[in-house]
Amino acid sequence: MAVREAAREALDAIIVGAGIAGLYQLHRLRELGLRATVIEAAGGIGGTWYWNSYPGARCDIPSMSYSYSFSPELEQEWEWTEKYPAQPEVLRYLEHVAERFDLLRDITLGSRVTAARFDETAARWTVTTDPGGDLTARFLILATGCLSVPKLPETPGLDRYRGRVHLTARWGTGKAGFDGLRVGVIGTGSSGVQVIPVIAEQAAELTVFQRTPSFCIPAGNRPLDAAEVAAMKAGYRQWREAQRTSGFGIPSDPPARSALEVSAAERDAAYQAGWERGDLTSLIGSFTDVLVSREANETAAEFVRAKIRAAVGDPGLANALSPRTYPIGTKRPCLDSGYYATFNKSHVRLVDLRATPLQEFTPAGVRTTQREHELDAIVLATGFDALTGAIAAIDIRGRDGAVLADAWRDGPRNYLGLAVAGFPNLFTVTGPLSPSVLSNMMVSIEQHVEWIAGCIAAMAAAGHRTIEATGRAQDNWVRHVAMVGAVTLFPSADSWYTGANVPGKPRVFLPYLGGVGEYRRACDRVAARGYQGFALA
Ligand code: N01
Repeated sequence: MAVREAAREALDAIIVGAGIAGLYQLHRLRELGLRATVIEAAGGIGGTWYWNSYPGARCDIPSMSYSYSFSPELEQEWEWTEKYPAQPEVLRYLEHVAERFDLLRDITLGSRVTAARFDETAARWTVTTDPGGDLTARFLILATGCLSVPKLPETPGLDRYRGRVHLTARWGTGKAGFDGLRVGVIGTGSSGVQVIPVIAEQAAELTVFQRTPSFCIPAGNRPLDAAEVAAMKAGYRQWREAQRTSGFGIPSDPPARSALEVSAAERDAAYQAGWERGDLTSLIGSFTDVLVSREANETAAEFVRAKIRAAVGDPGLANALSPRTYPIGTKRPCLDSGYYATFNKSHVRLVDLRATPLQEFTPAGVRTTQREHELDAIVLATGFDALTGAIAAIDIRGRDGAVLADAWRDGPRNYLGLAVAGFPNLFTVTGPLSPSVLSNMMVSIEQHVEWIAGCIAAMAAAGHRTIEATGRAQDNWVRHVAMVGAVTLFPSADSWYTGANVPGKPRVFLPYLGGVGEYRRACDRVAARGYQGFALA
Protein backbone atom coordinates (compact mmCIF):
# COMPACT_ATOMS: atom_id res chain seq x y z
CA MET A 1 0.00 0.00 0.00
CA ALA A 2 1.34 3.44 -0.83
CA VAL A 3 2.01 5.89 1.94
CA ARG A 4 -1.06 8.05 2.38
CA GLU A 5 -0.80 11.19 0.28
CA ALA A 6 -1.67 13.38 3.25
CA ALA A 7 1.47 12.06 4.88
CA ARG A 8 3.61 13.75 2.27
CA GLU A 9 2.56 17.24 3.27
CA ALA A 10 4.89 19.11 5.63
CA LEU A 11 5.11 16.77 8.53
CA ASP A 12 6.17 17.51 12.06
CA ALA A 13 6.70 13.89 13.03
CA ILE A 14 6.98 10.42 11.58
CA ILE A 15 6.11 7.65 14.01
CA VAL A 16 7.33 4.16 13.21
CA GLY A 17 4.95 1.45 14.39
CA ALA A 18 1.20 1.35 15.07
CA GLY A 19 1.28 -0.64 18.28
CA ILE A 20 0.26 0.64 21.71
CA ALA A 21 3.04 3.26 21.64
CA GLY A 22 2.56 4.52 18.08
CA LEU A 23 -1.20 4.91 18.45
CA TYR A 24 -0.93 6.97 21.60
CA GLN A 25 1.99 9.02 20.26
CA LEU A 26 -0.09 10.00 17.23
CA HIS A 27 -3.01 11.02 19.44
CA ARG A 28 -0.79 13.04 21.73
CA LEU A 29 0.97 14.92 18.91
CA ARG A 30 -2.33 15.70 17.24
CA GLU A 31 -3.51 17.25 20.49
CA LEU A 32 -0.57 19.62 20.20
CA GLY A 33 -1.79 20.60 16.74
CA LEU A 34 1.12 18.82 15.02
CA ARG A 35 1.00 16.92 11.76
CA ALA A 36 2.13 13.38 12.36
CA THR A 37 1.92 10.16 10.44
CA VAL A 38 2.41 6.54 11.47
CA ILE A 39 4.13 4.01 9.22
CA GLU A 40 3.40 0.38 10.04
CA ALA A 41 4.80 -2.71 8.30
CA ALA A 42 1.94 -5.01 9.33
CA GLY A 43 -1.41 -5.27 7.59
CA GLY A 44 -3.20 -4.04 10.69
CA ILE A 45 -2.61 -1.98 13.81
CA GLY A 46 -1.72 -3.50 17.18
CA GLY A 47 2.02 -4.22 16.94
CA THR A 48 2.86 -7.19 19.12
CA TRP A 49 -0.86 -7.92 19.54
CA TYR A 50 -1.28 -8.08 15.77
CA TRP A 51 1.57 -10.51 15.13
CA ASN A 52 1.41 -12.78 18.18
CA SER A 53 -2.00 -14.24 17.44
CA TYR A 54 -1.02 -17.85 18.12
CA PRO A 55 -3.55 -20.05 19.92
CA GLY A 56 -3.36 -19.42 23.67
CA ALA A 57 -1.76 -15.96 23.35
CA ARG A 58 -2.75 -13.94 26.38
CA CYS A 59 -1.38 -10.94 28.24
CA ASP A 60 0.44 -11.64 31.52
CA ILE A 61 -0.53 -8.30 33.11
CA PRO A 62 -4.14 -7.96 34.36
CA SER A 63 -6.42 -6.42 31.76
CA MET A 64 -7.65 -3.51 33.83
CA SER A 65 -4.04 -2.46 34.43
CA TYR A 66 -2.88 -3.22 30.90
CA SER A 67 -4.92 -0.47 29.31
CA TYR A 68 -4.47 3.20 28.49
CA SER A 69 -5.01 5.63 31.35
CA PHE A 70 -4.97 8.85 29.30
CA SER A 71 -8.72 8.95 28.73
CA PRO A 72 -11.02 8.50 31.74
CA GLU A 73 -13.94 8.11 29.31
CA LEU A 74 -12.22 5.27 27.47
CA GLU A 75 -11.37 3.69 30.78
CA GLN A 76 -15.00 3.76 31.87
CA GLU A 77 -16.60 2.63 28.62
CA TRP A 78 -14.38 -0.34 27.75
CA GLU A 79 -15.43 -3.64 29.32
CA TRP A 80 -12.65 -6.16 29.92
CA THR A 81 -13.99 -9.68 30.30
CA GLU A 82 -11.11 -11.62 31.89
CA LYS A 83 -8.41 -11.16 34.52
CA TYR A 84 -5.81 -11.75 31.79
CA PRO A 85 -7.05 -10.72 28.34
CA ALA A 86 -6.55 -13.06 25.40
CA GLN A 87 -4.86 -11.67 22.28
CA PRO A 88 -8.11 -11.12 20.31
CA GLU A 89 -9.53 -9.02 23.14
CA VAL A 90 -6.42 -6.81 23.40
CA LEU A 91 -6.43 -6.36 19.63
CA ARG A 92 -10.16 -5.45 19.67
CA TYR A 93 -9.41 -2.90 22.38
CA LEU A 94 -6.62 -1.30 20.34
CA GLU A 95 -8.83 -1.23 17.25
CA HIS A 96 -11.52 0.45 19.32
CA VAL A 97 -9.01 3.05 20.52
CA ALA A 98 -7.87 3.72 16.95
CA GLU A 99 -11.45 4.27 15.84
CA ARG A 100 -12.57 6.21 18.88
CA PHE A 101 -9.74 8.72 18.50
CA ASP A 102 -9.94 8.73 14.70
CA LEU A 103 -6.34 7.60 14.33
CA LEU A 104 -6.59 5.45 11.21
CA ARG A 105 -6.57 8.34 8.75
CA ASP A 106 -2.95 9.08 9.69
CA ILE A 107 -1.69 5.49 9.68
CA THR A 108 -0.17 3.79 6.64
CA LEU A 109 -0.30 0.00 6.90
CA GLY A 110 1.80 -2.47 4.94
CA SER A 111 4.76 -0.13 4.55
CA ARG A 112 8.13 -0.71 6.23
CA VAL A 113 10.55 2.00 7.27
CA THR A 114 13.91 0.84 5.93
CA ALA A 115 16.12 3.90 6.40
CA ALA A 116 16.21 7.36 7.98
CA ARG A 117 18.71 10.14 7.40
CA PHE A 118 19.06 13.40 9.31
CA ASP A 119 19.62 16.44 7.13
CA GLU A 120 21.57 18.88 9.30
CA THR A 121 20.89 21.92 7.13
CA ALA A 122 17.14 21.49 7.03
CA ALA A 123 17.07 19.94 10.54
CA ARG A 124 14.71 17.28 9.21
CA TRP A 125 14.63 13.51 8.95
CA THR A 126 14.18 11.88 5.56
CA VAL A 127 12.56 8.52 6.08
CA THR A 128 12.52 5.81 3.41
CA THR A 129 9.48 3.55 3.33
CA ASP A 130 8.94 0.38 1.32
CA PRO A 131 6.64 0.59 -0.47
CA GLY A 132 6.06 4.31 -0.34
CA GLY A 133 9.31 6.14 -1.03
CA ASP A 134 10.67 9.03 1.02
CA LEU A 135 8.97 11.30 3.56
CA THR A 136 10.45 14.09 5.63
CA ALA A 137 9.63 15.40 9.08
CA ARG A 138 11.24 17.33 11.91
CA PHE A 139 10.96 14.48 14.40
CA LEU A 140 11.39 10.75 14.05
CA ILE A 141 9.81 8.68 16.79
CA LEU A 142 10.58 4.98 16.93
CA ALA A 143 7.62 3.17 18.46
CA THR A 144 8.97 -0.07 17.07
CA GLY A 145 8.32 -2.27 20.12
CA CYS A 146 10.65 -4.20 22.39
CA LEU A 147 9.71 -7.66 21.13
CA SER A 148 9.02 -7.24 17.45
CA VAL A 149 11.87 -8.90 15.55
CA PRO A 150 11.51 -12.69 15.78
CA LYS A 151 14.55 -14.83 16.40
CA LEU A 152 14.70 -18.09 14.46
CA PRO A 153 16.59 -21.16 15.65
CA GLU A 154 20.19 -21.32 14.49
CA THR A 155 19.68 -24.98 13.56
CA PRO A 156 20.37 -25.55 9.82
CA GLY A 157 18.02 -27.00 7.23
CA LEU A 158 14.68 -25.33 7.94
CA ASP A 159 14.25 -24.68 4.20
CA ARG A 160 14.47 -28.45 3.54
CA TYR A 161 11.65 -29.34 5.93
CA ARG A 162 8.51 -30.29 3.97
CA GLY A 163 5.85 -29.95 6.70
CA ARG A 164 4.10 -26.81 7.95
CA VAL A 165 6.17 -24.21 9.82
CA HIS A 166 4.55 -21.68 12.14
CA LEU A 167 6.24 -18.87 14.02
CA THR A 168 4.40 -17.73 17.16
CA ALA A 169 5.71 -14.20 16.63
CA ARG A 170 4.34 -14.07 13.05
CA TRP A 171 1.17 -16.10 13.38
CA GLY A 172 -0.90 -13.75 11.27
CA THR A 173 -4.61 -13.74 10.83
CA GLY A 174 -5.23 -17.27 9.45
CA LYS A 175 -6.53 -20.02 11.70
CA ALA A 176 -4.13 -22.97 11.77
CA GLY A 177 -5.57 -26.24 13.05
CA PHE A 178 -3.47 -29.14 14.32
CA ASP A 179 -6.13 -31.87 14.50
CA GLY A 180 -4.64 -35.32 14.15
CA LEU A 181 -1.13 -34.01 13.35
CA ARG A 182 2.28 -34.84 14.79
CA VAL A 183 3.41 -31.43 16.00
CA GLY A 184 6.73 -30.23 17.39
CA VAL A 185 7.09 -27.02 19.40
CA ILE A 186 10.57 -25.56 19.78
CA GLY A 187 10.95 -23.09 22.64
CA THR A 188 9.53 -22.98 26.15
CA GLY A 189 9.47 -19.27 27.04
CA SER A 190 6.16 -17.39 27.50
CA SER A 191 5.04 -18.07 23.92
CA GLY A 192 5.80 -21.79 24.05
CA VAL A 193 4.23 -22.15 27.50
CA GLN A 194 1.02 -20.58 26.18
CA VAL A 195 0.76 -22.36 22.84
CA ILE A 196 1.71 -25.87 24.06
CA PRO A 197 -1.45 -26.68 26.11
CA VAL A 198 -3.72 -25.50 23.28
CA ILE A 199 -1.92 -27.48 20.57
CA ALA A 200 -1.88 -30.52 22.87
CA GLU A 201 -5.68 -30.50 22.80
CA GLN A 202 -5.67 -30.88 19.00
CA ALA A 203 -2.55 -32.78 18.01
CA ALA A 204 -2.30 -36.55 17.72
CA GLU A 205 1.24 -36.31 19.08
CA LEU A 206 3.01 -33.30 20.52
CA THR A 207 6.76 -33.17 21.01
CA VAL A 208 8.11 -30.24 23.02
CA PHE A 209 11.76 -29.40 22.35
CA GLN A 210 13.08 -27.66 25.44
CA ARG A 211 16.50 -26.09 25.78
CA THR A 212 15.89 -24.16 29.01
CA PRO A 213 12.83 -24.71 31.21
CA SER A 214 10.84 -21.72 32.50
CA PHE A 215 9.52 -21.07 35.97
CA CYS A 216 5.73 -20.99 35.59
CA ILE A 217 3.23 -19.66 38.10
CA PRO A 218 -0.47 -20.49 37.75
CA ALA A 219 -2.30 -17.64 36.02
CA GLY A 220 -5.58 -18.26 37.81
CA ASN A 221 -7.25 -16.65 34.84
CA ARG A 222 -11.01 -16.19 35.21
CA PRO A 223 -13.86 -14.00 34.03
CA LEU A 224 -14.00 -10.62 35.78
CA ASP A 225 -17.10 -10.15 37.87
CA ALA A 226 -19.22 -7.05 37.63
CA ALA A 227 -18.56 -5.94 41.20
CA GLU A 228 -14.76 -5.96 40.88
CA VAL A 229 -14.94 -4.14 37.55
CA ALA A 230 -17.16 -1.48 39.09
CA ALA A 231 -14.88 -1.11 42.11
CA MET A 232 -11.82 -0.77 39.86
CA LYS A 233 -13.55 1.79 37.67
CA ALA A 234 -14.65 3.79 40.70
CA GLY A 235 -11.05 3.98 41.93
CA TYR A 236 -9.27 4.08 38.59
CA ARG A 237 -7.61 7.47 39.11
CA GLN A 238 -5.96 6.43 42.37
CA TRP A 239 -4.97 3.08 40.85
CA ARG A 240 -3.31 4.77 37.87
CA GLU A 241 -1.39 7.07 40.18
CA ALA A 242 -0.23 4.05 42.19
CA GLN A 243 0.89 2.37 38.95
CA ARG A 244 2.93 5.40 37.94
CA THR A 245 4.77 5.62 41.25
CA SER A 246 5.35 1.87 41.72
CA GLY A 247 8.39 -0.29 40.97
CA PHE A 248 7.16 -2.27 37.99
CA GLY A 249 3.99 -0.36 37.04
CA ILE A 250 1.99 -2.84 39.11
CA PRO A 251 1.09 -1.49 42.56
CA SER A 252 2.15 -3.80 45.40
CA ASP A 253 3.24 -3.57 49.01
CA PRO A 254 7.04 -3.62 49.05
CA PRO A 255 8.49 -6.53 51.03
CA ALA A 256 10.10 -5.70 54.36
CA ARG A 257 11.99 -8.88 55.28
CA SER A 258 14.79 -11.02 53.88
CA ALA A 259 13.89 -14.55 52.82
CA LEU A 260 16.81 -15.68 54.96
CA GLU A 261 15.66 -14.12 58.22
CA VAL A 262 12.36 -15.99 58.55
CA SER A 263 11.63 -19.64 59.29
CA ALA A 264 11.15 -22.11 56.46
CA ALA A 265 7.46 -22.33 57.34
CA GLU A 266 7.01 -18.54 57.19
CA ARG A 267 8.88 -18.41 53.92
CA ASP A 268 6.76 -21.09 52.32
CA ALA A 269 3.58 -19.42 53.57
CA ALA A 270 4.67 -16.19 51.87
CA TYR A 271 5.55 -17.99 48.62
CA GLN A 272 2.27 -19.91 48.76
CA ALA A 273 0.34 -16.63 49.07
CA GLY A 274 2.27 -15.27 46.05
CA TRP A 275 1.62 -18.49 44.13
CA GLU A 276 -2.11 -18.24 44.78
CA ARG A 277 -2.31 -14.63 43.64
CA GLY A 278 -1.48 -15.87 40.17
CA ASP A 279 0.68 -13.06 38.85
CA LEU A 280 4.25 -12.44 37.74
CA THR A 281 5.50 -10.46 40.69
CA SER A 282 3.92 -11.55 43.99
CA LEU A 283 5.93 -14.71 44.62
CA ILE A 284 9.26 -13.22 43.63
CA GLY A 285 8.40 -10.01 45.46
CA SER A 286 7.69 -11.83 48.75
CA PHE A 287 11.06 -10.85 50.21
CA THR A 288 13.58 -8.05 49.77
CA ASP A 289 16.40 -10.22 48.51
CA VAL A 290 14.99 -12.80 46.08
CA LEU A 291 16.41 -10.86 43.13
CA VAL A 292 19.69 -9.89 44.76
CA SER A 293 20.89 -12.88 46.80
CA ARG A 294 21.51 -16.30 45.26
CA GLU A 295 20.76 -18.00 48.56
CA ALA A 296 17.45 -16.18 48.99
CA ASN A 297 16.61 -16.77 45.35
CA GLU A 298 17.18 -20.49 45.69
CA THR A 299 14.45 -20.70 48.36
CA ALA A 300 11.90 -19.27 45.91
CA ALA A 301 13.20 -21.41 43.04
CA GLU A 302 12.95 -24.57 45.12
CA PHE A 303 9.40 -23.66 46.18
CA VAL A 304 8.39 -23.58 42.51
CA ARG A 305 10.32 -26.77 41.69
CA ALA A 306 8.35 -28.55 44.43
CA LYS A 307 5.14 -27.34 42.74
CA ILE A 308 6.39 -28.75 39.42
CA ARG A 309 7.06 -32.11 41.09
CA ALA A 310 3.53 -32.04 42.50
CA ALA A 311 1.98 -31.18 39.13
CA VAL A 312 3.86 -33.62 36.90
CA GLY A 313 3.30 -37.32 37.55
CA ASP A 314 6.61 -38.65 36.18
CA PRO A 315 9.49 -37.59 38.51
CA GLY A 316 12.05 -37.72 35.68
CA LEU A 317 9.90 -35.44 33.57
CA ALA A 318 9.28 -33.09 36.51
CA ASN A 319 13.03 -32.91 37.01
CA ALA A 320 13.61 -32.08 33.33
CA LEU A 321 10.96 -29.33 33.52
CA SER A 322 12.60 -27.78 36.60
CA PRO A 323 14.90 -24.82 35.89
CA ARG A 324 18.30 -24.99 37.57
CA THR A 325 20.60 -22.94 35.36
CA TYR A 326 19.51 -19.41 36.32
CA PRO A 327 17.98 -17.63 39.32
CA ILE A 328 14.17 -17.44 39.36
CA GLY A 329 12.91 -14.09 38.05
CA THR A 330 16.04 -13.30 36.02
CA LYS A 331 14.40 -14.72 32.90
CA ARG A 332 10.82 -13.58 32.61
CA PRO A 333 8.62 -16.08 34.48
CA CYS A 334 5.58 -17.44 32.66
CA LEU A 335 1.96 -17.67 33.70
CA ASP A 336 0.68 -21.23 33.46
CA SER A 337 -2.72 -22.07 32.07
CA GLY A 338 -2.43 -25.86 32.01
CA TYR A 339 1.25 -26.04 30.97
CA TYR A 340 2.64 -28.49 33.51
CA ALA A 341 -0.55 -30.62 33.45
CA THR A 342 -0.12 -31.01 29.68
CA PHE A 343 2.94 -33.20 30.27
CA ASN A 344 0.78 -35.79 32.06
CA LYS A 345 -0.96 -36.54 28.75
CA SER A 346 0.23 -39.72 27.08
CA HIS A 347 0.55 -38.13 23.62
CA VAL A 348 2.84 -35.30 24.85
CA ARG A 349 6.61 -35.86 24.98
CA LEU A 350 9.45 -33.68 26.18
CA VAL A 351 12.81 -33.69 24.41
CA ASP A 352 15.52 -32.17 26.58
CA LEU A 353 17.80 -30.37 24.14
CA ARG A 354 20.53 -30.01 26.76
CA ALA A 355 20.85 -33.78 26.80
CA THR A 356 20.23 -34.30 23.08
CA PRO A 357 20.82 -31.02 21.18
CA LEU A 358 19.10 -30.19 17.90
CA GLN A 359 21.34 -30.96 14.94
CA GLU A 360 19.28 -30.12 11.88
CA PHE A 361 15.87 -29.88 10.29
CA THR A 362 15.29 -32.72 7.85
CA PRO A 363 12.65 -33.03 5.11
CA ALA A 364 10.54 -35.09 7.54
CA GLY A 365 11.12 -33.27 10.83
CA VAL A 366 14.06 -32.53 13.10
CA ARG A 367 17.08 -34.53 14.10
CA THR A 368 18.64 -34.36 17.54
CA THR A 369 21.88 -36.05 18.52
CA GLN A 370 19.70 -38.98 19.59
CA ARG A 371 17.36 -39.51 16.62
CA GLU A 372 15.11 -38.04 13.97
CA HIS A 373 11.62 -36.87 15.04
CA GLU A 374 9.10 -36.99 12.20
CA LEU A 375 6.66 -34.09 12.36
CA ASP A 376 3.74 -32.81 10.26
CA ALA A 377 4.05 -29.29 11.67
CA ILE A 378 6.72 -27.36 13.57
CA VAL A 379 5.91 -24.37 15.75
CA LEU A 380 8.83 -22.07 16.45
CA ALA A 381 8.46 -20.20 19.73
CA THR A 382 12.09 -19.19 19.77
CA GLY A 383 11.79 -15.60 20.92
CA PHE A 384 12.98 -12.22 19.72
CA ASP A 385 15.98 -10.01 19.03
CA ALA A 386 14.64 -7.93 21.88
CA LEU A 387 14.82 -4.19 22.54
CA THR A 388 17.48 -3.29 19.99
CA GLY A 389 16.54 -5.58 17.06
CA ALA A 390 13.84 -3.40 15.49
CA ILE A 391 15.89 -0.21 15.84
CA ALA A 392 19.09 -1.72 14.44
CA ALA A 393 17.11 -3.14 11.50
CA ILE A 394 16.53 0.40 10.18
CA ASP A 395 19.50 2.11 8.49
CA ILE A 396 19.48 5.22 10.70
CA ARG A 397 22.03 7.94 9.95
CA GLY A 398 22.43 10.93 12.20
CA ARG A 399 24.84 13.85 12.38
CA ASP A 400 27.85 13.50 10.03
CA GLY A 401 26.30 10.35 8.57
CA ALA A 402 26.90 8.37 11.78
CA VAL A 403 25.11 4.99 11.61
CA LEU A 404 23.08 4.10 14.69
CA ALA A 405 23.73 0.35 14.38
CA ASP A 406 27.48 1.12 14.40
CA ALA A 407 27.19 3.40 17.40
CA TRP A 408 25.44 0.50 19.19
CA ARG A 409 27.82 -2.24 18.03
CA ASP A 410 28.95 -2.92 21.60
CA GLY A 411 25.46 -2.44 23.02
CA PRO A 412 22.91 0.38 23.03
CA ARG A 413 24.03 3.82 24.17
CA ASN A 414 21.45 6.48 24.84
CA TYR A 415 20.21 8.96 27.39
CA LEU A 416 17.25 7.88 29.54
CA GLY A 417 16.40 5.21 26.96
CA LEU A 418 14.82 8.08 25.02
CA ALA A 419 17.43 9.80 22.85
CA VAL A 420 20.82 9.10 21.30
CA ALA A 421 23.79 11.48 21.12
CA GLY A 422 24.51 12.35 17.48
CA PHE A 423 20.94 11.69 16.38
CA PRO A 424 19.01 14.95 16.85
CA ASN A 425 15.19 14.98 17.03
CA LEU A 426 15.06 11.19 17.28
CA PHE A 427 13.15 9.56 20.13
CA THR A 428 12.69 5.93 21.10
CA VAL A 429 9.53 4.93 22.97
CA THR A 430 10.46 2.38 25.66
CA GLY A 431 13.90 2.11 24.14
CA PRO A 432 16.67 -0.03 25.63
CA LEU A 433 18.05 1.29 28.94
CA SER A 434 14.59 2.40 30.08
CA PRO A 435 12.27 0.34 32.36
CA SER A 436 10.37 -0.98 29.32
CA VAL A 437 10.04 -4.76 29.51
CA LEU A 438 10.69 -4.84 33.25
CA SER A 439 7.50 -2.92 33.84
CA ASN A 440 3.86 -2.89 32.85
CA MET A 441 4.48 -1.76 29.26
CA MET A 442 1.32 0.37 29.22
CA VAL A 443 2.61 2.50 32.07
CA SER A 444 6.07 2.93 30.54
CA ILE A 445 4.72 3.63 27.07
CA GLU A 446 2.36 6.33 28.32
CA GLN A 447 5.15 7.93 30.32
CA HIS A 448 7.51 8.08 27.33
CA VAL A 449 4.85 9.26 24.90
CA GLU A 450 3.84 12.07 27.24
CA TRP A 451 7.44 13.04 27.93
CA ILE A 452 8.24 13.18 24.21
CA ALA A 453 5.11 15.25 23.49
CA GLY A 454 6.00 17.57 26.36
CA CYS A 455 9.52 17.96 25.02
CA ILE A 456 8.33 18.81 21.51
CA ALA A 457 5.84 21.33 22.92
CA ALA A 458 8.55 22.94 25.06
CA MET A 459 10.84 23.18 22.03
CA ALA A 460 8.11 24.89 20.03
CA ALA A 461 7.45 27.34 22.86
CA ALA A 462 11.15 28.22 23.13
CA GLY A 463 11.71 28.30 19.36
CA HIS A 464 14.23 25.45 19.31
CA ARG A 465 14.73 23.49 16.10
CA THR A 466 16.72 20.56 17.43
CA ILE A 467 17.28 18.60 20.60
CA GLU A 468 20.05 16.09 21.07
CA ALA A 469 21.40 14.13 24.03
CA THR A 470 24.91 15.16 25.02
CA GLY A 471 27.64 12.53 24.96
CA ARG A 472 28.34 13.16 28.61
CA ALA A 473 24.74 12.69 29.77
CA GLN A 474 24.55 9.56 27.64
CA ASP A 475 27.75 8.08 29.10
CA ASN A 476 26.51 8.73 32.64
CA TRP A 477 23.15 7.13 31.89
CA VAL A 478 24.68 4.02 30.31
CA ARG A 479 26.92 3.64 33.39
CA HIS A 480 24.03 4.20 35.78
CA VAL A 481 21.80 1.59 34.10
CA ALA A 482 24.60 -0.99 34.21
CA MET A 483 25.35 -0.18 37.85
CA VAL A 484 21.75 -0.58 38.97
CA GLY A 485 21.41 -3.85 37.04
CA ALA A 486 24.66 -5.17 38.51
CA VAL A 487 23.27 -4.95 42.04
CA THR A 488 20.80 -7.67 41.07
CA LEU A 489 21.04 -11.24 39.81
CA PHE A 490 19.53 -10.30 36.42
CA PRO A 491 22.78 -9.88 34.45
CA SER A 492 23.88 -13.40 35.45
CA ALA A 493 21.18 -15.10 33.36
CA ASP A 494 21.48 -15.95 29.68
CA SER A 495 18.25 -14.24 28.72
CA TRP A 496 16.86 -11.87 26.15
CA TYR A 497 17.21 -9.15 28.81
CA THR A 498 20.98 -9.48 28.34
CA GLY A 499 20.95 -10.19 24.61
CA ALA A 500 22.38 -13.66 25.30
CA ASN A 501 19.62 -15.37 23.29
CA VAL A 502 20.93 -13.96 19.99
CA PRO A 503 24.32 -15.31 18.89
CA GLY A 504 26.83 -12.48 18.46
CA LYS A 505 24.70 -9.85 20.21
CA PRO A 506 26.78 -7.94 22.78
CA ARG A 507 25.97 -8.92 26.34
CA VAL A 508 24.47 -5.83 27.95
CA PHE A 509 21.69 -5.75 30.52
CA LEU A 510 19.11 -3.91 28.42
CA PRO A 511 16.25 -2.72 30.65
CA TYR A 512 16.59 -0.13 33.44
CA LEU A 513 15.84 -1.54 36.86
CA GLY A 514 15.50 1.66 38.87
CA GLY A 515 11.70 1.32 39.01
CA VAL A 516 9.11 3.20 36.98
CA GLY A 517 8.33 5.68 39.77
CA GLU A 518 11.96 6.70 40.30
CA TYR A 519 12.59 6.72 36.57
CA ARG A 520 9.59 8.97 35.91
CA ARG A 521 10.85 11.42 38.52
CA ALA A 522 14.28 11.43 36.86
CA CYS A 523 12.77 12.16 33.43
CA ASP A 524 10.51 14.88 34.86
CA ARG A 525 13.48 16.47 36.63
CA VAL A 526 15.42 16.58 33.36
CA ALA A 527 12.49 18.37 31.69
CA ALA A 528 11.94 20.75 34.61
CA ARG A 529 15.60 21.79 34.43
CA GLY A 530 15.24 22.86 30.82
CA TYR A 531 16.14 19.43 29.37
CA GLN A 532 19.30 18.96 31.33
CA GLY A 533 21.71 16.64 29.52
CA PHE A 534 20.36 17.69 26.12
CA ALA A 535 21.72 20.27 23.70
CA LEU A 536 18.95 22.48 22.29
CA ALA A 537 19.57 24.60 19.22
O1 N01 B 1 10.67 -15.94 23.81
P1 N01 B 1 11.77 -16.41 24.88
P2 N01 B 1 9.08 -15.88 23.98
N1 N01 B 1 17.04 -24.15 19.83
O2 N01 B 1 13.06 -15.85 24.40
C1 N01 B 1 14.21 -21.32 22.95
C2 N01 B 1 6.82 -11.66 26.06
N2 N01 B 1 5.65 -12.49 25.88
O3 N01 B 1 8.53 -15.48 22.69
O4 N01 B 1 16.09 -20.11 26.91
C3 N01 B 1 16.22 -24.49 20.81
O5 N01 B 1 11.37 -16.14 26.26
C4 N01 B 1 14.73 -20.61 24.14
O6 N01 B 1 15.65 -21.41 24.83
P3 N01 B 1 16.82 -20.69 25.72
C5 N01 B 1 7.42 -11.93 27.43
O7 N01 B 1 7.99 -10.76 27.91
C6 N01 B 1 4.64 -12.27 26.73
O8 N01 B 1 8.56 -17.12 24.61
O9 N01 B 1 17.40 -19.61 24.85
N3 N01 B 1 15.53 -23.63 21.57
C7 N01 B 1 13.44 -20.35 24.90
O10 N01 B 1 12.99 -21.50 25.56
C8 N01 B 1 8.42 -12.98 27.10
O11 N01 B 1 9.43 -13.13 28.06
C9 N01 B 1 3.56 -13.06 26.66
O12 N01 B 1 17.76 -21.77 26.03
C10 N01 B 1 15.68 -22.36 21.29
C11 N01 B 1 12.48 -20.04 23.77
O13 N01 B 1 13.03 -20.61 22.60
C12 N01 B 1 8.93 -12.50 25.78
O14 N01 B 1 7.79 -12.04 25.10
C13 N01 B 1 3.46 -14.08 25.75
C14 N01 B 1 16.51 -21.90 20.25
C15 N01 B 1 12.33 -18.55 23.55
O15 N01 B 1 11.78 -17.99 24.68
C16 N01 B 1 9.59 -13.53 24.92
O16 N01 B 1 8.86 -14.75 25.01
C17 N01 B 1 4.51 -14.28 24.90
C18 N01 B 1 17.20 -22.85 19.52
N4 N01 B 1 18.03 -22.52 18.53
C19 N01 B 1 5.61 -13.48 24.97
N5 N01 B 1 16.44 -20.55 20.22
C20 N01 B 1 2.51 -12.82 27.64
O17 N01 B 1 2.07 -11.73 27.87
C21 N01 B 1 15.59 -20.19 21.19
N6 N01 B 1 15.13 -21.27 21.84
C22 N01 B 1 2.09 -13.96 28.41
